Amino acid sequence: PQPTRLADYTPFSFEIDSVELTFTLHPTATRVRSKIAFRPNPAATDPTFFLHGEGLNLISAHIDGTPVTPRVTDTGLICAVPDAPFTWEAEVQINPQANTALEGLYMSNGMYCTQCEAEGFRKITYYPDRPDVMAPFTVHIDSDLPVKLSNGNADGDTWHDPWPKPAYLFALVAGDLVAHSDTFTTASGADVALNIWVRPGDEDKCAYAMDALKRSMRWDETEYGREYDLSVFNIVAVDDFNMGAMENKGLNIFNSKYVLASPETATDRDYAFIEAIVAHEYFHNWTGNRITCRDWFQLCLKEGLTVFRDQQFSGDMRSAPVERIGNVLQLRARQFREDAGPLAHNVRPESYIEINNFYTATVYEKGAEVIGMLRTYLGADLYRAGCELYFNRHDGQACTIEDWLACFEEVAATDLSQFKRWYSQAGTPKVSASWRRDGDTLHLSLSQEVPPTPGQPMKEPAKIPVVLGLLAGDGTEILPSTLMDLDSPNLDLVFDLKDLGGGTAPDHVVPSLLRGFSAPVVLDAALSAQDRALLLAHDTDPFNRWEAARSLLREVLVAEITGQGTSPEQVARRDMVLSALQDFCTDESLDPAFIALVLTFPSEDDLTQAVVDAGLVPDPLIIAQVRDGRMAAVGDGLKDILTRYYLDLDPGPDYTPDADSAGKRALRNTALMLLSTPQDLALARAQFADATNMTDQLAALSVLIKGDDREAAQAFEAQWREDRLVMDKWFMISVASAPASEALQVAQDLSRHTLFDWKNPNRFRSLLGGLIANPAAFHDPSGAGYAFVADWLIKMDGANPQTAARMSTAFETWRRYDADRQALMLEALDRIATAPGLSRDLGEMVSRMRG
Ligand code: HT7
Ligand code: ZN
Repeated sequence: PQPTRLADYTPFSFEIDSVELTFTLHPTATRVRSKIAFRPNPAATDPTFFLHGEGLNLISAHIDGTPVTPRVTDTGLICAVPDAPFTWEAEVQINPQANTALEGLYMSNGMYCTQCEAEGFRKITYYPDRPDVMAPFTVHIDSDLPVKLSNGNADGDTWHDPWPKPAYLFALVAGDLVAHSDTFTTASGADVALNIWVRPGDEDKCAYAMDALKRSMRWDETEYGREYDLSVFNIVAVDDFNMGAMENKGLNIFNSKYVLASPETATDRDYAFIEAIVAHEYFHNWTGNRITCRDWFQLCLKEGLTVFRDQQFSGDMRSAPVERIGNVLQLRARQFREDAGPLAHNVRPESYIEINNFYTATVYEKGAEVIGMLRTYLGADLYRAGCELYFNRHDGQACTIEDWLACFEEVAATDLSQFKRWYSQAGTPKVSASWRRDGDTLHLSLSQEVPPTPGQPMKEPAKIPVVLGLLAGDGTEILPSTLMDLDSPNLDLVFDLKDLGGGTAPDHVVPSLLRGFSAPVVLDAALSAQDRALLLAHDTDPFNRWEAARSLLREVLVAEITGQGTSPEQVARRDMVLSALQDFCTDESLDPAFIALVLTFPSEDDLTQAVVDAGLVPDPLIIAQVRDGRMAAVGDGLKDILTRYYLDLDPGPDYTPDADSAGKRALRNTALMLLSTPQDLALARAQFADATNMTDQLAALSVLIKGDDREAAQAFEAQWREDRLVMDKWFMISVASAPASEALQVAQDLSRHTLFDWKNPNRFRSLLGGLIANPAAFHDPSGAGYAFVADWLIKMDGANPQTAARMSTAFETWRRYDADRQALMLEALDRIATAPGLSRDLGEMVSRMRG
């Protein structure tokens, strides 16, 4: 297949004044009639009338009431049309029941449902399915089903959406659904009916999502001045869904796992995701819907910005530092990994074969970091003024990154051309920092390097905001957070320590660099273990306190993994880290959620990358063993304080999902994990038996499965087998937490379990994701883990290419490993590449990974 290129953009030949759709729903033979008012686009250069369409059975087509016979191909149709306004009418037939790809109109548990982003509308009817063609839609739904929904406001079974929108925001739902309803009054006094539609029986699990929705609506008014603009806002929960949720205008459709929650069935993490995703989709109403993307290369314009907005919201609703650390953990785990491998791409890609493959951590999360850096450079007030200008100037338009940046250049009277490189250069920049003392002067040198990535051997210097502070050896802060602009390969900074020290230069000074993780870079700073311990104890920046603990733990683990753990120097280092953690934990004024993060060990994947960065070849089994062993040793070393936390933080049976209570449970369960070993599971057994909420029950179960307690896994299955969302957790944890020697067998057994409904993306992701999340099992030297995943990707590709392609990134790190594992991973990729009928989605991923 030929790639689509950003450089080839041309506007569509026609504009649309109105769209009228009539659906006559039938499981295998749905009829869709369309009536579209077209008008020549004066900005177009090519007059061809091409409408996208895939898998459609064209019944009839008319122009201005006269039958026409268009030329139909696999991708759409071309028709001769007047060089003047005209009305296009067509009728097509489609088969929602046969649609297992879950794009276009499909069925899930007897309910009709759509997913049109990015290019799914062309599977519903013939249309210019591109985001820069915007139109008001009217939709009639003919069906006996009790609930029929579409975008906009309703008049009986007809829906009218007055706001012009691209086809990717179209949605239709019909089914036997019940609503959890509420109302919201906007800042200017308009009443909005709010409904969350679910399957009967699930209506008592919607309260938290509804609360999150109302808080999001208010937050967007106060923080961005954005009000809701229809008289109804509907959310629908669906079990079969390719991603998390979709922001269709006035009718958000959600994966049910991001809507439904009760204390017994959802974890604190689930609650936090529900809050963030409800907010994210709601915020798209302005950043994505009212102002959309000109083409799919501009995806980060709506996604990066909306992720940034949902992260701000979660930071305001919960603890901002804890949220920031969580976001950075996620960024490093997913985006840095992507940026370091064969799938590295720009925040604004320049070509694609299948756009669904570019809904990535780079577009979303690095895209959000870019917005955060813009705000750091400009400050909160100019950032808000720039957003205001963007909303006012571009309402109702399909825009580009250039349109967005121009608003900030204008309000701040600044030139953002170098900053714009963040959109066009892939790879994670490396920032190195070194310093030296010269009497009372501190010379601090920063330098940057952007690594080569596929197709981009040479890079220009990035514009990197480095927020830094200085601490004296006694822990006092002598320089508060200060923004430095690293916009060239090197930056030399000079500090007068006497001045900063109030007349006396401190004996020792420790820089606190990249505070709050002010840029998405890898920082290489020559900090000693003592300096890091000082930052852990005294830094005023919570992110860097956490970062100090993390790097101390990582160094200790990498030394042990690479066989240097027994040297006297390393033994002393371990003792020192343990006592630094001990001192830190003893500070009872700290937020328990923050302590839990400090005590959480780097993941196996994180350690694998650290070993690679040290120039060595990782052995996943050794990494897992060392990590488990060191966790047990830290648990033993901190036994008293951890036991005290465990006992003191028991919140009792009354569960509330707020951040404070969740933080207490997080610390308590971190203590449980550190205190437990396969030889000592008593605490976990007691917690498992007594748990009254899913957070505590699942935390205990994970420890027990790791300790090979199969009875616990069976008891959990017996208790929850009727609850599909809880069973997804069971499938995942049964494999992810299993001892490495057992996990593959468990995965194979579970793939034959009667509840393994593999066509359901959540279930598929649970089982396969569970194995991939257990690196020692996935990377088994026999290659059996790779073969298992490859077999299932090939099978899933035949039903649902999008889901198969997303899971295939399990293989993106093949270059990290030894020659034998590399050969086995490549063999698996080659087997996928040559599978008969391979989709464009999976085909593109495999060929990019193969390199
Ligand atoms: N804008 C949406 C992205 C999306 C999607 C969602 C569900 C299923 C398939 C999808 N393809 C693309 C989700 C979001 O970022 O808000
Ligand atoms: Zn989004």
